[in-house]
Amino acid sequence: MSKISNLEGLEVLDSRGNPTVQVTATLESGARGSARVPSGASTGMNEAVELRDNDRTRFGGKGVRKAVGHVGNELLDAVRGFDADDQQRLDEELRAADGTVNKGRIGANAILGVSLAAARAMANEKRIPLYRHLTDAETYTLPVPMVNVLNGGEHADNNVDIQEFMLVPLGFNKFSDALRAVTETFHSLQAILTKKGYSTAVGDEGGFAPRLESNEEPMQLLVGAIGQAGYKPGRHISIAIDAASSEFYEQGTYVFSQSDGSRRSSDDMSKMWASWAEAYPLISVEDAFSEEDHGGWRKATPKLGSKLQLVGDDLFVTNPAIFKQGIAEGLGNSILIKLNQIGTLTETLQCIEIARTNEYTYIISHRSGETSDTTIADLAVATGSGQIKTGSTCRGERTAKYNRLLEIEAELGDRAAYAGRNAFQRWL
Ligand code: 2PG
Ligand code: MG
Repeated sequence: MSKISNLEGLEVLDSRGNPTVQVTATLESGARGSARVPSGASTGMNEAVELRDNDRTRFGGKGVRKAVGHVGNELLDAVRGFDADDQQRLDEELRAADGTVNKGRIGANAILGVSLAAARAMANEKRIPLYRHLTDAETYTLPVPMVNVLNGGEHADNNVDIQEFMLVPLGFNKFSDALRAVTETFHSLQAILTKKGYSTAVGDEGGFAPRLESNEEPMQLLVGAIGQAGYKPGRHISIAIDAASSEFYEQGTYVFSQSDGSRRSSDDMSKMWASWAEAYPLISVEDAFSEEDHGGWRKATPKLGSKLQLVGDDLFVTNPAIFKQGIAEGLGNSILIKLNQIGTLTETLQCIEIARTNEYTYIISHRSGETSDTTIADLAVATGSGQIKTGSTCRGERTAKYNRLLEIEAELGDRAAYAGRNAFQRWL
């Protein structure tokens, strides 16, 4: 009954107005499930391949008709009749159908769409929510949201080199209270920006994207906004950064080209993070160093790692083999989990398992190009990640995930704990 009988691909739009892949899977029972695939801007070098048409006459070459075509043809031929309840075998079959290491022939966007649509169809057949289909647990933990309220780097058209400044509401007992607190803080930040005569237009992930005096000014603005909303910086709400520093690493030097053009060595960067961790309630820094600067990561991890969660995004690209290698080299203490960096649910879950066994924390994450798909909210609850990064409390494709978490919290009632400070125990 749970056998796959049909797969339909469709070219739809993401939140930046770029085409992306939607897949609907149908099972022999008639149950159906759909998924939409996200897309990054600050991508890691070793991510699985997002197949684009490169036909300049459509969407500037960004069309995904080829990937969509593969869904209904090669991928359907490969998995027709397969049990959607055996995700591992299904994903193996999808990988085999592609046959390359980086999923570049059929496209990770096509493959992930099928992988996730099958999981959704299965959950629908069982008439259970996706998060329950993905785990056997009886009790659940709602993640701490990392809410990106100031955007820079590749996600904004301003003079801030650092990509994301996030609010981390860890000092609450319920997800919904934590979400309210960061939303109130987002609004007080808006008031502060307006008073200063700064722009309150938002960037790709729904955070404000004003021109600022320095890369450090957002830290002061966030602390001010937390206080103005009536919360205590560090006790109720801490701060996280995604530097996305691979984007401004040029031949061994970090170049702040969007702001003042200043240049920094790995050691300078390490000192900067240490001084910010002293001056502000900073708890987590993602891609503090470039994916190419393993030396920088290796040296800084023992120094900064007791104070800061050091998250590898471009560094590990949700790839089990690359992640294992990075752990062996002593890089970071946390991994960002993005389904489309690797292209199947099974390999994503493998990374999470590797993180658990090696005592790395793991954060389920969106991409800067998103849709209303809410899979990552269910995945965060199912895997007990304790943390989710899915943008600001603004823009529909971001709030879709938060609203899904609110639904899950309401549905679970007493069976839902909030990860809160536990998720960051090591750094408190
Ligand atoms: C990141 C992500 C998501 P992108 O760097 O962590 O915030 O951005 O999807 O552009 O890689
Ligand atoms: Mg990142």
